[in-house]
Amino acid sequence: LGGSLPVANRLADPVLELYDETGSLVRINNNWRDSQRAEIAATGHAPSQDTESALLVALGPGRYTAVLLGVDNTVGVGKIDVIDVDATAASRLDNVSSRARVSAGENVLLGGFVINGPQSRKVLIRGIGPSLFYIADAIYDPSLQLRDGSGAPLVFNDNWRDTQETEVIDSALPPGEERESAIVATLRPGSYTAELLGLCGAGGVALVEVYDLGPAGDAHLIPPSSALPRCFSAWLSEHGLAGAQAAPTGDPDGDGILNALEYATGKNPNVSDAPATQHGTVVLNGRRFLSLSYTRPTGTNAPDDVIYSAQRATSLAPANWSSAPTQVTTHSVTPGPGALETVTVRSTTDFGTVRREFLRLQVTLTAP
Ligand SMILES: [Ca+2]
Ligand SMILES: [Ca+2]
Ligand SMILES: [Ca+2]
Repeated sequence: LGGSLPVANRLADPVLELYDETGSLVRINNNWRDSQRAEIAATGHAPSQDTESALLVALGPGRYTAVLLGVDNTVGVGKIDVIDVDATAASRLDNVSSRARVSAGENVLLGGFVINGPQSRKVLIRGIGPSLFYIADAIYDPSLQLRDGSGAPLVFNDNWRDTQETEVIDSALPPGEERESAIVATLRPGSYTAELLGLCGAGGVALVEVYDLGPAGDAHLIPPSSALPRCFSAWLSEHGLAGAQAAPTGDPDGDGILNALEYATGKNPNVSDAPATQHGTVVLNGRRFLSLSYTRPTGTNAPDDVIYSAQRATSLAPANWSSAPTQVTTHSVTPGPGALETVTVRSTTDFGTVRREFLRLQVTLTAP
């Protein structure tokens, strides 16, 4: 589907291709009336626009891939529905997996599915990104929002271990990476949508998957949600920063600490602060090492879109920064709202045995 979708950036003229698991093309369709017009109309599921595509095909057990693309490589928001139209056949749609490029707004990845009655079914929904290591621009941190047929939110999951670690492991299909998402829910008959979003509005290639784990009587079990993500964009608004002042490299208070570092270390972008890192030495087992300390917000204020990387160099010209030789030695937490923890990293080389040694903290924002 394309032209009939209720979004501005819709795919004007979709084409649908169906491949089997060997990668052979089973069938292709541009406009659904081109062939099988009467048969498709008889299912009651014909697309509402002539430029949209449909295939009616009987498939044996196996894995199949449907590819949706635009005529002449046009792009836009599209939708693939897979509908089992023969309720009498013993076949069943077991698992649906959709891959697409995700960005903010309309360009989220939606996995829609329908549970046909009379029984509830237990389902596993997965949001995959970082384990697609063979894709250069896979999404860094996926999250899932499950909605019911009216669009009302049922549960949000950021990382699969957040609330249902045991259930997801018991499904035998835990995601390969900690940042990936999974929801195990038991749902009554009806239509549902799993929405895959990049955390804090980040984009990339992602996969949303729905697995049928079996019938479940008339149960309806929705798991608890993950905590909502803490994002740089919200932090900017809280501090009244907009325009050029809101750039990650902006420094509206002129204290030399750029906004991204103010955010990552829990400082105030509108008040001149002491330096974000403190250097010193730590003594362990009678040996002394160069050390660096910084603070970072904890709990619900812990940033979800920051990568902290402590690095060491033995030369600045040319610079040879490397993240390998340092390690965390202490964490101390100041409790309460706005809680900060102090992180100390140290060199692994005895202090004074190299002519020059430098430590620094690098913070990287993972979302725009
Ligand atoms: Ca995540
Ligand atoms: Ca600043
Ligand atoms: Ca400041």
